[in-house]
Amino acid sequence: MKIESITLYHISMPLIAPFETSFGRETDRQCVIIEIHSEGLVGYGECVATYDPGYNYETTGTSMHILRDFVSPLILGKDVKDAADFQEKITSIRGHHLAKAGVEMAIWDLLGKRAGKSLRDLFGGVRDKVEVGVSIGIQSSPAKMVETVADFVKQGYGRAKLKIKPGTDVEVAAAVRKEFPNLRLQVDANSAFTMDDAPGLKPLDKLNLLLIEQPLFEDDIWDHHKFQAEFETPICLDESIITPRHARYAIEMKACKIINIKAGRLGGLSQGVMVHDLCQQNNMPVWCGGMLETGIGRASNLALASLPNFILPGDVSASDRYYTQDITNERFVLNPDSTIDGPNGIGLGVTVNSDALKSFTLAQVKLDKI
Ligand code: OSB
Ligand code: MG
Repeated sequence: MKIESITLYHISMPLIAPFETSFGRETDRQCVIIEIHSEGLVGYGECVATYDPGYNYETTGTSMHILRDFVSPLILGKDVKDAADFQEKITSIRGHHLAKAGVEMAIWDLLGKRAGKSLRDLFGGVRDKVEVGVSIGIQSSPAKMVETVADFVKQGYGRAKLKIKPGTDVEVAAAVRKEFPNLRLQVDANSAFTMDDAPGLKPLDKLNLLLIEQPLFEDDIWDHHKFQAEFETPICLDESIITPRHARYAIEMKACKIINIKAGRLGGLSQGVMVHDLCQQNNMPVWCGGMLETGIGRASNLALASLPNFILPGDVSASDRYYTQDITNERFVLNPDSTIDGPNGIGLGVTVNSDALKSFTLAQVKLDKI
């Protein structure tokens, strides 16, 4: 597949409601959309880096730089056979997984379109709808959190994830649990705690949570092992798992019992599939994380989550949880059984609304000189 041109769109989309985590508050979501032209076909990908380096070190700014100056020159004008060939061509670039994954997604979209197959079929997915939940940002008080959860439960979400940080942790989870004794509930700290906080967090073990996500530093798999040893609730790693190797380290160190798979963090959908397979071989359940994606990234998450070992509900909520206007013509809706149907058209199965894309674009770069 000859890569003829690559266009990068640095976009900013207003969120319906601000999203607050332990590392910051977003009111508009920035990301980079990648459009690749090849042999009469157009493929789209989404780089999920955000404006600031809060989730990890990448930003929309660093992604534009890495994509324009390093990734594109390695593939422009070249024949890219598949995702493995793409990864092989970019091995000289260290890190920057979110940037790389955006391009890999566009390549998968092209591969699907060329083969007349959906991504789900290319991955070997086994389900055409995916069980989902909702990830809820930090609220101003436990009462406000209870109110927000109630609203999502009313909409049909059967699983909620609460963002926590020091000072906004046990009390808020306990308040939600009291109001919703049977709700599937989990918490996510985005690396905000240290081992010293473990005793204070111990009451979480009494709340029948599905999991506690990424309590400690992103580069500290070993301390997560110590943390897991003190908790009955399964620890789930997000930020710490940046390659299939890290998944193996976590499994071997017994640092967690569950892994959150985000193709972006891992450097590509192909790497997400690898972590899925490794976890499956080791009887470790996985679920699909989210990064407030547009319809493009959301479609790829649904395709990935159709694989058999995605056992727990994903952070892939309906489009109306995030955006009034999306950049895809298709919108994803929540079914009454807390699932979302996969887009099973060819490629990603979504089409881009170019007027919407244009209206959200802050900067655009077209690369076609070989
Ligand atoms: O840690 O899972 C996370 C959003 C941005 C950065 C990190 C995370 C999240 C979410 C949102 O939890 C999940 C979603 O897309 O709804
Ligand atoms: Mg997380």
